[in-house]
Amino acid sequence: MTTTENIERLLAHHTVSASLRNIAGKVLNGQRITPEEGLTLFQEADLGLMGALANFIREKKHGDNTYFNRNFHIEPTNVCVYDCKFCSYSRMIKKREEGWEYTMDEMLEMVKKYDDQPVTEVHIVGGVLPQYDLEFYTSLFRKIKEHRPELHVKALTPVEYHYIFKKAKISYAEGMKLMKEAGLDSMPGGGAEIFHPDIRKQIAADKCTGEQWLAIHEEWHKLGMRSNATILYGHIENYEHRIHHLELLRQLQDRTGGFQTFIPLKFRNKDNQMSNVPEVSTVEDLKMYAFSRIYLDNFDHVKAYWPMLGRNNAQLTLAYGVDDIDGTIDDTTKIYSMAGSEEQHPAMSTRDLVNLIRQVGRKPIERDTLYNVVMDYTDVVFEEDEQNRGYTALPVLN
Ligand code: V47
Ligand code: SF4
Repeated sequence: MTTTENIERLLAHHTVSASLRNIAGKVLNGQRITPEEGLTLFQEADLGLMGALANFIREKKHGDNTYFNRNFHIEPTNVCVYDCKFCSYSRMIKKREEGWEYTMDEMLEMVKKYDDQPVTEVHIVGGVLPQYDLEFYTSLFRKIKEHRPELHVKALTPVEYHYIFKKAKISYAEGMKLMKEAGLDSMPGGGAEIFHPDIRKQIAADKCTGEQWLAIHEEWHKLGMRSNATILYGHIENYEHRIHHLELLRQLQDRTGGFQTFIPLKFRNKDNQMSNVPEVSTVEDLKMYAFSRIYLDNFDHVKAYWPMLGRNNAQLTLAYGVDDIDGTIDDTTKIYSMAGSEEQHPAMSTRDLVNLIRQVGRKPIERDTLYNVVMDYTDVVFEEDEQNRGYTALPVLN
């Protein structure tokens, strides 16, 4: 049965309302759905229908291609001046001496550790502290680029940039231009959380607002540069708040076209001030991924961040609209292990990532941060390389 036949079969079921059938028809015809239609879809569609529609779009855009990259993270500090209730970092300010605050030299050493490895990206994100200011980060980016010019620097979010530019008394436009000149290549999607002020003020009251987050991305896009976007879902927000968030992203994307990837981030409840809020189910996770794929018709990619979801659930999302599962990461992020993810030491070899994708019948494609294809692994077999702890990929000889 083709995907469209499957959707038609699901729509024929007597429990599917006329309005839901109409919305599904729009999705199949490539038409944009409104926020009101989005709410009906979220409330009425079961996981089977939502997933089939999202998969239809995913396959129309990318076929079976499933992207990953080879990257590592640097988290400059796990202490933060802000007090986001969902974050396992924010409590650290009270016991700052137990946390870490890396110096410039320590961070450069981390970059050098990867000198002989084929990574294409360093992802830098962490807490916000006064010593990490304009001078610090522009010097850090310059030094990384001097050392390894082709390494893509994907760093910091509007949360840091708003704080840094305010302290330096410069506008967002001036600040982002300085960052670009220093070597920043792209911006990750963090810090977005939930834009709706009713929820944002309860969970992330003191950092940049939703409007400021969007304004900084807009300035960055105006420089011809790319970025990602996230949502933190599955806590005290409802479907309307999620749709409001996605709607603002879709509108900005219509204006600039600068977003590459959307990454829904599942709220994890360990060791933070919202530990009393239960985590949502895997069914709810899959619905959120599928809904994002359907609603954000002007985003090329939807990514599942496996260190947060766990690798089995990340694998499942590939049938629910997701076409990207981030990177090898090499155990260099602590955000999610601290917040309760089942991935306590997130690291996957290229072989593991490729197999994860193959096991669900998709095509593994290594990409760089801007989605240029580095290697198509469809016909690649692996041989253990005894020289080092990794694996070498060898093309199959026909
Ligand atoms: O902004 C913090 C989230 C984000 C928790 O752009 C939490 O490629 C769940 O944005 N439960 C930072 N989430 C990470 C991020 C990211 C990750 C991977 C790839 C990309 C990309 C971006 O982590 C924060 C916040 O939303 N976060 N605490 C928690 N308890
Ligand atoms: Fe700080 Fe970011 Fe955590 Fe908020 S989410 S407390 S800004 S590290």
